[in-house]
Amino acid sequence: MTIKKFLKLGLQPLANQYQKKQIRLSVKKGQLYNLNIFFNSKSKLVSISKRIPSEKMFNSKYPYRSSMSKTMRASFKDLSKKIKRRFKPNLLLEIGSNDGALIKNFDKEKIIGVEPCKNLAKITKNDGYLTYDKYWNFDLAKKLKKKFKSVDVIYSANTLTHISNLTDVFQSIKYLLSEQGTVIIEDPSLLECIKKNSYDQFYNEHIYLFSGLAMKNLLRRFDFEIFDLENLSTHGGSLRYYIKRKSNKKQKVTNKVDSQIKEEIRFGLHKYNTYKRFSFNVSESKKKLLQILNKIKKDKKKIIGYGATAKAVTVLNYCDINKDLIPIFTDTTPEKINNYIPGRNIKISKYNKNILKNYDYAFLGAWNFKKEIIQKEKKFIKKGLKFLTHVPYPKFIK
Ligand code: DWN
Repeated sequence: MTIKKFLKLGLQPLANQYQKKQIRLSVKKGQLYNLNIFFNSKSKLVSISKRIPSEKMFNSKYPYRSSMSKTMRASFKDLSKKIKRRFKPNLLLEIGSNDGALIKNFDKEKIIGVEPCKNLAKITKNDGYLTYDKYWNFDLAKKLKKKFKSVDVIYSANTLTHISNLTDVFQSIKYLLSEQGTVIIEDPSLLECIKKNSYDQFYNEHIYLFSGLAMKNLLRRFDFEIFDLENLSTHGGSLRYYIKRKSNKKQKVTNKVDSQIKEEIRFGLHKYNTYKRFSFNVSESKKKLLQILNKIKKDKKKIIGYGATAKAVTVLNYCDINKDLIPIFTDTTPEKINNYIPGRNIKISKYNKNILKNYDYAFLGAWNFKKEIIQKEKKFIKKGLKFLTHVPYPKFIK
């Protein structure tokens, strides 16, 4: 069998659908689905089985904003400098421009945003950036080609993992990209996910988790190839792929591409057994996390969840963590505040700089921003607060 299941994360709600009130979600009403993860031994692609229609996930109520963290703002600023220096694009297109964390670093006449979540597209439109509040597909590529002829750089961060029809994605990119153009794609790295045991990278929005191996195989179908690569620390470890047409001989292929693929093979990303081992580690992680939380409860200590991430939704639902173990979360995102964690009915309270004052522990939902958060909350850590993380295994952060 080419496609085999390796991980079951149980019944899950839609990750970013924070609830206005406490309700019991049901499978019958389509509010809960079985989250199963598969490995394709031919294409090496890892994906979830369930496909939720894009309109149900990415609409005018989408709460996630890329500009909410210092780390991501800095990462996009840094990349924009690199793009300008290395590729000097006359025109750049961003697929999934969110609230404009990247595009705000470019001149208005040199960049186009594509963002189907109308609430987010409105932010960059209001700032004067040309933004199409549409899904990325061939119809839109045709429209853009008519208007702009071609685009020199097409960039997309944390978006392609969210689109089911990758054939349409790349055909549309190929149609619009200039002959010597560059595609830059950035998404969580499968290798880092397996190494860090960060199973919470899997949820309804993350249809795929890419590796260099799988990306290489995928791109071959469109006569594209990776010519450079960067390992990033963002979002728990991401890969940034620099891609060109095979016919473009101007850009040389760096040895980073081969070394990444060698490292992935050395780790076993081409073999099903690696994923089965990961699956075992995930169930061990669940047991350990529950042990720690139950001890905190038994000792009558106080704990708060820090960062109501989509990832935390996977963890809480997979581990069956309820209010008795983590009574409350805090988050800075206006759209999440005073709502409840999907499937768990745990309230999300507005962040303020003294919120940790009355707590003994904080469970790090936003573990990918560990450095930024630890720095921000160091005065409470000095006073004895302990952060609890489940990555790479459940433990208190020293
Ligand atoms: O791919 C996706 C990524 C990029 O963003 C989407 N499918 C959905 C979303 O995933 P996530 O919710 O797991 O993303 P983050 O970036 O890990 O979310 C961080 C959350 O933590 C935000 O809600 C903001 C919050 N936060 C906070 O409250 N205080 C973050 C920081 C840094 C803080 O200091």
